[in-house]
Amino acid sequence: MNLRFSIDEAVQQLLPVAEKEKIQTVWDRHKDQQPQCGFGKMGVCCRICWKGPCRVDPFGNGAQRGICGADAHTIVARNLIRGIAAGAASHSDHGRHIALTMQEVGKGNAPAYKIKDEEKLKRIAQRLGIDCEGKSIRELTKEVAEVSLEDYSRQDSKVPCRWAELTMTEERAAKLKQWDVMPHNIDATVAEIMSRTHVGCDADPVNILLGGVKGAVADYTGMYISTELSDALFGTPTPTVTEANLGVIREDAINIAVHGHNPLLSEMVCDAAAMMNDLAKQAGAPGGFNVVGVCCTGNEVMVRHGVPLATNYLSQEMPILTGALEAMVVDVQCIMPSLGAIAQCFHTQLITTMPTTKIPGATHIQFETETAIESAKKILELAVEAYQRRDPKRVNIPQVKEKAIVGFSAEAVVGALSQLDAHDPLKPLLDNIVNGNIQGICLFAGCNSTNTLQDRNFVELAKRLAADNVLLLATGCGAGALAKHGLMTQEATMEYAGDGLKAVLTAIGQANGLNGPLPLVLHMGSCVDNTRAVSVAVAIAQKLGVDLDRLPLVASAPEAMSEKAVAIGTWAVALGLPTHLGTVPQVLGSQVVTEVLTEKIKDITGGYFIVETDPEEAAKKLFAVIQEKRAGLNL
Ligand code: BF8
Ligand code: SF4
Repeated sequence: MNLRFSIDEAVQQLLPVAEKEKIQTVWDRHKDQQPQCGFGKMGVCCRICWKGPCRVDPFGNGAQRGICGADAHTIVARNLIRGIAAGAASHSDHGRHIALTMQEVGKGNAPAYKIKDEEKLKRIAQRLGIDCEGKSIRELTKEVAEVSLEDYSRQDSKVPCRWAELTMTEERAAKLKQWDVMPHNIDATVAEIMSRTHVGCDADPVNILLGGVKGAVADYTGMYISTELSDALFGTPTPTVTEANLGVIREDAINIAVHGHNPLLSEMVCDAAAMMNDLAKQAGAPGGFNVVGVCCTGNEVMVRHGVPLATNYLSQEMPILTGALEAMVVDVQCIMPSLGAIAQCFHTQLITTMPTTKIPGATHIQFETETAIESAKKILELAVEAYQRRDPKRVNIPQVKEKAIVGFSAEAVVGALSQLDAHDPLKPLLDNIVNGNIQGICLFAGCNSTNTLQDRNFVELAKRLAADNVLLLATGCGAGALAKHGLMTQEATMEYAGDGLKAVLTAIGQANGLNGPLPLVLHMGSCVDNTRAVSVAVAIAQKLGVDLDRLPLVASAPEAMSEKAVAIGTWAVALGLPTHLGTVPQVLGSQVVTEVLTEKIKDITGGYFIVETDPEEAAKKLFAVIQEKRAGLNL
């Protein structure tokens, strides 16, 4: 009955509960906002100074310039790159938090944390040009953190961010430098976007957009730091079997959802839950503590530890509506402010943990690196307390969940391939791309949006591209969507993969003792983990001796919504990837900006945006691009 909002059956089961209890959900509020402002949707509303707001009539009937004289192109471009700056700030703040924690680990000041993957730490050190000879793990930890932090503090604008320059192909790095879009300092690049878009600065839309590309590469840099340092601290993901969707919430357990992005907190909650399980049993919950994930921190603990995923972004209110969630613990980003009010309708404790993310109605337990485990324990005690208030009559857990095989870091992918060719692991993958068993690769990333039917674009596109023998990778809420709908299983491979893809996934799966194929979609992790896909792509490009824009590789954010997604999409384009958006970006008010993003930027980076809201059409377009790239390689 609620198919017009979401194809997720668990959501469909809970929406009538919300209606009955008179609880507003994201979809009700979306309806209340209709009709939404057409100027805003087209990006031609400017609120940069207090002479405004100004708006430009995109159809030429009304004002064509704001009060200061900015035209639609300037206004649209400025609005867009301010979004990129916010995205870059979010991802790189996350990276900074991890790097600072790692520095404390190196100094011996963070007892709850340690380096779980020493080999990865050494690989990172080598990549960063750090001499490992004779150094202890403690010393290396500190040095890796400090060299990474230099990407936030370097003042010499001629020296590029190391985490950007050293993680892409040489040709790509040279190209970005040539166009002056290679950042030297993440923070300075974000600040530069804010300053160049102040009233009366940059008015040239192309120059503004190039500033945005630089911001997006800064975003990439911060994301890379987040992923790689998290792997060293918490372990590099390896394939693991788990489950996804609201059915992972258990009636017999004290359920705690970790929500947000930063694994520094969610890792501690998982550790504390394991340590304190008896406390939950003593409180009358035979199932003990049950930690489940929401959004990207959910993905982080899912790919590293197999923690089940309750849901993705758009349905984040639903775990509370089950009436069986004792605590929702949040850190930063993509946390709906509505959770405060909804939690108050139930016994659920909403717990905020970061000084920059407080929500009315929540209990705040400040999270500090030095006392991390104590905070996690306090959180669990609050959950136990809340459990005493759970009303069994209001428990309504949709029995909907799917198995999901997750945890495909770049290392795990190469590891799986090495079972086919230990000396040259990438060879079997390349051979199968060359012989056409695999036509190309698509990375699914990004959010959910109320502007689409939740999860539908991901699921439709994935099924269609798989049938066309496209290898599928996924991160973020895209991965959440595909996991919830059972596409991260061996059965999905048997059902939906084209013959060539099925044969390759089966050969790899068999060689790895899986007694069947790899799952249809490989879950690489959270949004920051899009960099894992880049590292696989860079390895392929280097082996073929070509740059990234020559590969039959595309990205798709079919339900994009957040500023972080704008930043990611833009760096994907900067790296040379044709990048699909299934929601309409707020740029259509400027023909110049629209043309640059969908066509002209191709001449600079080889990448460009493809906007297509219909998943069937999008699949056709992406497949056509893959064919064009194959032809370019004489395949
Ligand atoms: O960083 S995919 S809705 S949760 S922004 Fe947010 Fe979008 Fe989800 Fe993760 Ni990414
Ligand atoms: Fe209007 Fe210009 Fe101020 Fe924007 S910066 S609000 S266009 S006067």
